[in-house]
Amino acid sequence: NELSASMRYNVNKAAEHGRDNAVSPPQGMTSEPASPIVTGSTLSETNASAKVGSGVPPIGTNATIQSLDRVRADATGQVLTTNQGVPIGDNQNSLKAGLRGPTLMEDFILREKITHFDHERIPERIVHARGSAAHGYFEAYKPLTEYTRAAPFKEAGKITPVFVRFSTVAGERGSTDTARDVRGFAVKFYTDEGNWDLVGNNIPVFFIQDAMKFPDLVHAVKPEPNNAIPQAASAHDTFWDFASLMPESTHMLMWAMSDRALPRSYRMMQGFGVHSFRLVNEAGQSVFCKFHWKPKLGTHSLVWDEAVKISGADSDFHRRDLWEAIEAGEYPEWELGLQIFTEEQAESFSFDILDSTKLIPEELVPVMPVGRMVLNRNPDNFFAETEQVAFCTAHVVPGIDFSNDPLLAGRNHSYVDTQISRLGGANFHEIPINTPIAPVANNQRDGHHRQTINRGRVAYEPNSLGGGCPFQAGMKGFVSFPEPIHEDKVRGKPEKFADHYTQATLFFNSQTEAEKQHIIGGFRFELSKLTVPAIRERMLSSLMNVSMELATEVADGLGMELPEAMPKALQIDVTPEITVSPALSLTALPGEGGVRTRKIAILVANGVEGTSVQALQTALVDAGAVPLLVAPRLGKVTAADGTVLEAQASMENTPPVLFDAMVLPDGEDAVALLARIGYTDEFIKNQYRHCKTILVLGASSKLTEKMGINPTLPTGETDPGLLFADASGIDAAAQQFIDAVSQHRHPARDMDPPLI
Ligand code: HDE
Repeated sequence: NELSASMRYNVNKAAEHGRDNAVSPPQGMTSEPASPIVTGSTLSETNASAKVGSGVPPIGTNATIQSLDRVRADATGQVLTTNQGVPIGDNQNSLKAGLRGPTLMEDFILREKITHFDHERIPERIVHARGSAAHGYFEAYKPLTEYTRAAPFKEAGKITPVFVRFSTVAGERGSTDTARDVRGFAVKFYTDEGNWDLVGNNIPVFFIQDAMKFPDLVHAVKPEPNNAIPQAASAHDTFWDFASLMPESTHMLMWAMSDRALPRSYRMMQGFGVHSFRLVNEAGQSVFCKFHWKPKLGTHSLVWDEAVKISGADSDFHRRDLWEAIEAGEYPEWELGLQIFTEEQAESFSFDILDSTKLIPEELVPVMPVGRMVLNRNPDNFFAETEQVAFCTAHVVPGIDFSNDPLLAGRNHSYVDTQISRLGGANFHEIPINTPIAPVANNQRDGHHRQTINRGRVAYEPNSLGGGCPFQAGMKGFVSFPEPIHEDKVRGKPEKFADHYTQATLFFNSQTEAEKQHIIGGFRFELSKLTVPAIRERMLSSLMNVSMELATEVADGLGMELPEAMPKALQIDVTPEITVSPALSLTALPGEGGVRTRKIAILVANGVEGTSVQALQTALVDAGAVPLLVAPRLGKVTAADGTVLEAQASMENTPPVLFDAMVLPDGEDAVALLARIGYTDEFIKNQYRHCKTILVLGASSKLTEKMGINPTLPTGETDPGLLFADASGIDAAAQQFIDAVSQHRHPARDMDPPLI
């Protein structure tokens, strides 16, 4: 596109020389854009541009679009102004007494600009500081009125807008996405009866049982206070010191050391409400409920070595993945499922349903699918939406109520409290992303940054001057479930809370062999980073109560003898309902995704056999994958038959860990070129080590041979992720490749230490 003169360079710079121009920028030298703005230019980003948010979501599925419209701003065609709306003549120069003289205090334009800038940062979240979010909607499959009067579940097909924020826990706002960590999964439902926040994680249990311990847990896992090391990592003394002294954390530690803590994508992880909640129906009857989100793409993870390298290659890996998928119209989707159970069932379980370190195995209470959630729009502005969104477990609506989980009680206090300092006052609910779609009317008034202009004289109740308004909703409003309570006031815990190991053992025993090895590797790595051997030993003594297989292998990996097992808090033996729960393995949810949105590297170089490359590209795009031609340098690559291909990535700018699978091309000359480049070895080594699918075409078999890669594994099995084909049989090979990539990874090749 031809760019208009005003877009080629900063024409305002022309006004900076000489007294006359400084006083009054000459006509035609301001940057008022030519009209109409050049369309299709990537230099002009307006609200209509595909590069800002995702433009237009499907109509009727996203009510927040309208509700946020009143605050959306677009500078297209507008003159530059101060915050008071005064047009600014010169945005280049401060006001001076003479061109070389002192800058004047009088310059309110400069002072306003700098003052605003000085205050652009707000405190980051004390936990979950690093996050990414998107808009979307929840759609109910069927009415759930038998159990709850909550608005989103009133009828089949009912749509409720949502805003969802995913996060890591320990790292600071700018930390890496692929740290080993729990992931936050917070959903704000803008229901017709007010906002409901389901503030969950991607792991169904938690480290502690009582809110009293939360500040201790967070202080232990955050960077150590003397030197602020390490960032976004639990592999340090203070975390394991605390964890090993708190055996109630053992079950959660098993999850945190597993692949669950290294998701491949936010789009490929489960979400859990963690606590037991209550559902309450119109008649006031209540059942208990646990919330589950299951990703349509299945649950998939990275491996540790890969996660570490991705941190260097792209620390925005998950943020980018979510953004790009939504921009591409590949809207991520989850199914909401409920585990509904009664008070009587709860009494009968071998564990306490008020204990957040315990889950309810799906074999005991099945997960009932009740609806789906689709994320179909990226935010327009990270700060205004993702940073300022304020979730709170106490934001419930009629039909949803709390259990007596003591962790939940602490959270119900904490979230509102933290927003008051983070967002600067009690009116954070007026920030557009936090405002409900349901109307708000009450007698709360004033405070920092108040936006609402409440009319009239009345800000109290009862009143007669305001006709008694706003009036109480009575039984139509939120009514707490009248749970009977006849107890002494005490500090303590029920006995079943003291069983710290049964479910940790259940989790370990429910994993596949590869998953178990990764858990062992996780513990080994983290504990190896400790500088105080006694902490390592204490942790091992606790793991002996989970599984001797686990403890022995971790001890072995650390070069240690097994110590005495840690004495258990609960002396009586617990008989669990089940000893294996297949649903706890990541393999339980392979997903319907196939290869959709998977990134595939097709290595190319001059002299490549081009027909097979193009055939593969077409087949992969048709299957919904994202194939990229990766060459030693960006730009044109000439195939053996003279066809010119365009490399979309270079081996330098997009390292192998950023791809889900790889193709090595045919073509003698290209292979000879690739063989001379160190990056090629890196590609093959990393893809191989991370158990990804590799398709080796024709002459490229020399490259894998050179690396010592053998289709027969040391176990005698044939490697299912290593495919060899000739360019002539490319159609069949493409299909085989797609099938193998949809397996995500090939654990048969997973060796510890790695083969290559
Ligand atoms: Fe949070 N947690 N938490 N938490 N949490 C916060 O609230 C807290 C817990 C979770 O994307 C904070 O707005 C206490 C469990 C998510 O904005 C804070 C306790 C679960 C997010 C807070 C817990 C979570 C937070 C920090 C123990 C999973 C990010 C900033 C009693 C079910 C939400 C903020 C977002 C954020 C307190 C335990 C999930 C300080 C006191 C269990 C997903 O209020």
